Amino acid sequence: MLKKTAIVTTAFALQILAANAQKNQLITDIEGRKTISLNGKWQYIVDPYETGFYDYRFKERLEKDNDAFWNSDVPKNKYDHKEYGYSDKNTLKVPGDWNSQDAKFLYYEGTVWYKKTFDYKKSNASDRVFLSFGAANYKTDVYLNGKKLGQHIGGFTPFNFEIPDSIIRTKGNYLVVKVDNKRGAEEIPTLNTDWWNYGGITRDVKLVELPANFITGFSLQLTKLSPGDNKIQGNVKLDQSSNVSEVQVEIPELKLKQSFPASNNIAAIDFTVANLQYWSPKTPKLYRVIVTAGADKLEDKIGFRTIEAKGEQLLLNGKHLFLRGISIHEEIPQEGRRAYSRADALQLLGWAKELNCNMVRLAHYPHDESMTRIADSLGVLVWSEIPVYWTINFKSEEVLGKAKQQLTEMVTRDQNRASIIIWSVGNETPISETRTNFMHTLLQTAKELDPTRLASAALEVSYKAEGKNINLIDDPLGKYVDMVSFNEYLGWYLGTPDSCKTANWATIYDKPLFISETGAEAKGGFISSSKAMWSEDYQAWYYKEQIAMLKRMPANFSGISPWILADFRSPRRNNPTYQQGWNTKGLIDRNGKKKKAFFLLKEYYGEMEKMYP
Ligand code: GCB
Repeated sequence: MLKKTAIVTTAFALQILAANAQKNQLITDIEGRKTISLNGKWQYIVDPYETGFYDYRFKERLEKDNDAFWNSDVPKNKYDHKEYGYSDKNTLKVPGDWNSQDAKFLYYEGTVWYKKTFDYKKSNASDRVFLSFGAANYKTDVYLNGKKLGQHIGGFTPFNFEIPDSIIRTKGNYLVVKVDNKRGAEEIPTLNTDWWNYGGITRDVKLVELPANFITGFSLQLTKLSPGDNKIQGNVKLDQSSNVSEVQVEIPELKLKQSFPASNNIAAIDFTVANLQYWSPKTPKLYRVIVTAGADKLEDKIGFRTIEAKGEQLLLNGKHLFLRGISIHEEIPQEGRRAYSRADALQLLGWAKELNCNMVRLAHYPHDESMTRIADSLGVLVWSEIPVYWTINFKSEEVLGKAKQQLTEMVTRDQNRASIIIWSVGNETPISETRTNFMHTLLQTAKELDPTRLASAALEVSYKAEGKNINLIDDPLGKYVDMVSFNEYLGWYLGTPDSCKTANWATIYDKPLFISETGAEAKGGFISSSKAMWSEDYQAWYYKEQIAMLKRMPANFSGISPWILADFRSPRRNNPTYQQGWNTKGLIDRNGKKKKAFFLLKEYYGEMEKMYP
């Protein structure tokens, strides 16, 4: 009986998720739309007990409740005692995590209410208005003028809500956003991660004005099967209430201008072009693409390339590809904060370029859109991931629904980024049948959403299989990925770096093999000898031995993205001398200074670039 209730509840929760997804269809390419920024200073209230949301019986407050923090904080009369209020004494910058903005927030996890007032006049009376968030971590409830616009769950993907004409005013709009970053066992990520759980409205907030019938988004990709044929396919998605029956796609530089019929709010796109210049790290060519549907017009800059795993090799535009990668957290080490801007992306990707990288692994969650857009223009290949990390509740349908939602939002936002070649559905998930089914479903979803890119996940290793000092990647999930990727820390968590001298690596799958992580800690500026753990010299020794080992990897070895570009905050890391709340496996320290190992990896990548230009 109990079981049945649980199933019914889960089914109901999934229905709600699906209904919400329908209602709040994700609008992409916000950059190319008419927008009004709501970034800047917002007032806030810290509310660890969620008093603004629940009454004293811990029941959700009714919409008009005088004590609900989404309602006006101005007393109605002289006897209306208000026990909350927004004030200029308490402000936070949006976008931005709250933890880095005031010492009292350093380790805060819980609810913060944000408030902003604004005046607004529509440009055109017939326009529709949406409120768009680049991301807020983790659970966000949005209220305008006392009415709830909606809720979003997930800390690293965009969302939007339509603002009905009946709610918005020309003067004094009262926008309240409740952001709760409490971790949860049934969430994605779950309770346990190796990075700091920055809270807040971490990315841009904008009002978006769209014509009555608008394009929600579009995708255009060079088809995988025919790199020489220059066949481009995709679709244009229209808003559910759209009555437009035809869309037009234009690429002026290619002299292409073609119309396609739309039915049920979608138009399939399929055309062939001559003389296409492919996008690649060496030639990151982007074309101006204009899509028109009725009164709506959307522009983007798109690169065209193919990516394939063929036999044991990766092919970019039909040519052998070796990935000279680096893993990156979305964090600016010198300021101990989340990265969110173009300037931040330029700093992080600029460092990767200095390292002679042609690829970055954006760990362990989708980064800000400026990262993938700048990767497009700089010519950096990208692995983009959802935070299915370690001990997710793989048994739960509801949790699977949340993972699918984040995957869908990630792919939908970035489907036109040529830089992205791999969607990753998770990292180091513990092997079991339930977990493999869960992860397999996610890989299938990634493929359904986007058949043009590779799908993978960072897998587990069986150490010293067959007693021959062969470390075997035989994780059953390997069967379903396009590229077998694994993390290894030989010489840090296991043995000393000279263990690399005799270690061998292999996989049971005939697929490209990729090392998605390897690394050792070093406190920036601690210069000693290679035998002193935590010193830059030890880390350099680790890289020296690893690099020598890489030169003996099997023929399917297709690249590596060591852990990690820069030191990052992690509450798991509490060595009082060397860590103090930071994971120090960075090749760059928390002052932005390059450690010795940076230059060793740079040299290796220089050699690899010559070998595989
Ligand atoms: C890993 C994880 C990564 C950690 C890293 C470490 O395997 O994927 O998130 O930060 O190891 O430093 O231990």
